[in-house]
Amino acid sequence: MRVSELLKFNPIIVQCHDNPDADAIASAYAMYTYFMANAKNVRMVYCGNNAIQKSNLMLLTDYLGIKDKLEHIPKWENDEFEGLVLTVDCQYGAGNVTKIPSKYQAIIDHHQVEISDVELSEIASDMGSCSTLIWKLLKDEGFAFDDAKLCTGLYFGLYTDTNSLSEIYNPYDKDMRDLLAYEKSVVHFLKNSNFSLDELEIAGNAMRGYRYYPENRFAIIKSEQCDPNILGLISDFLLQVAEVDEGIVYNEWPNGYKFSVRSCVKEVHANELAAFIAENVGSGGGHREKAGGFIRKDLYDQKYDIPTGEFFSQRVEEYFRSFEVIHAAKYDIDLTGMKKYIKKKVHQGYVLAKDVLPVGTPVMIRTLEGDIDTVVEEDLVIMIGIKGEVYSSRLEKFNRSYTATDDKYTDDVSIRKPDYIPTLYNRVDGRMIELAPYARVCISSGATQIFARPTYKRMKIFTQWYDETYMEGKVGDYLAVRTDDYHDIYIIEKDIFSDTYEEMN
Ligand SMILES: [Mn+2]
Repeated sequence: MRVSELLKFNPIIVQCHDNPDADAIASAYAMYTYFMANAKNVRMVYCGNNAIQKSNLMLLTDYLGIKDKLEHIPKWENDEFEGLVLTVDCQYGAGNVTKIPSKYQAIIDHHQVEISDVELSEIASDMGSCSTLIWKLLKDEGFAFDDAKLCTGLYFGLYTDTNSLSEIYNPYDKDMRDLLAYEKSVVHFLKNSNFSLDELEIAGNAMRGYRYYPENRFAIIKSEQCDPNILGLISDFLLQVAEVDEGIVYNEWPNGYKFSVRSCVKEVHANELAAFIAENVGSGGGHREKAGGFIRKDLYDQKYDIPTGEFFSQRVEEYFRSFEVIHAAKYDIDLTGMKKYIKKKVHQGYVLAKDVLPVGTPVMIRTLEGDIDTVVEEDLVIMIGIKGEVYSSRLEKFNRSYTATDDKYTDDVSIRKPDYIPTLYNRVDGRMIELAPYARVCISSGATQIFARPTYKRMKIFTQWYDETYMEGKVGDYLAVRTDDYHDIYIIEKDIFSDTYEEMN
């Protein structure tokens, strides 16, 4: 959905979820501003019994100048609203938002899809905040983000929804974080009015009830229901305990369990552990050291019949049993059970880095898988794989494996339309450059030969190129080694393997 499609409606109500948080408020304010700029008759509303009380939210509405404009209507007593109700940071008809009967409905949200019968819907479940989604949607309409208060509000929405930005993983979240011109002093002030004295007590009580598992040096804490940021605060604290290498802090919500994960060892990435814990019952992710996630109660109840404390400790133990670590540089690969494959003539994208920026420029390449720091060199080639995944190569190696063409690279060159076209950040001036206009098509020449087999266990591969962090392989992904270099060991995801390789006879 494009937000310009909503301009045909008038009047409009933008509705936050009940007990709105900073993300909901900022989202509503942004859409309100957009509709006002398009001369709509628009109102901002939230329902439910509770008026906003949390100190930083009062400060936020005050700062945005919407103390009177954001209406608190505990329950809609009037007739059906004759215009459009747009719910932001929640889904019209879902349990966390009181229904305003209306002629038309629309949804902009970033939670798991709960409501699927509202046609005008934009739900991006993998974004850290609804503010990010709205930022992207408005940017797509050419909206100028020249209102500092609006920018600051959106930034703060993302900040509070991602545990102080530490649990960000979506590249759009990172783009908004890096590109918004927000007022630093305001954010600094807002974030230091985050907890109440009651919440201080909740954190203190929670910490006294820790459970420690010495074998793998991890600890688990359950907290009472509280602002999600407190989970982050407790887990940051927990990780600083000498005996603790990984920590999990969680609590219960009406529709599930929120949890925060921390790790301080290089063999365990917090984002991966979070995703593992939530596998099949929710979602999780974030950074290597800090991550978080959500377990859905409906899915949990279908699959598990044990107390949640036990679930978390069981999942962590399963996690530690589930993987094998390979240090490729020193590893003796066993070719038993591996078959020989050749790379198909697939079309991919490539960019010669020196065409974009001068040699010597420090850059950061933002991709779906994460940010890569590097420096533009004479022979640096940035490759865009068949799912939009990005990796770097050297001209000499590139020429051995690919035939370069001058055809322009577009989305539909890839076998799957990429979710995010990579961008390059110039570290010198902080400017963002989209790589798509520089990208050309290359065709793999079929010279790449590998031995590969499906993995039966999760893999963590510290490659011979980089051993600070590992490449992760899930069960069913392929463990691959180049036939011309037995230490060039890596992982190829299951769902792209058959599209890119064929067996040799
Ligand atoms: Mn949100």
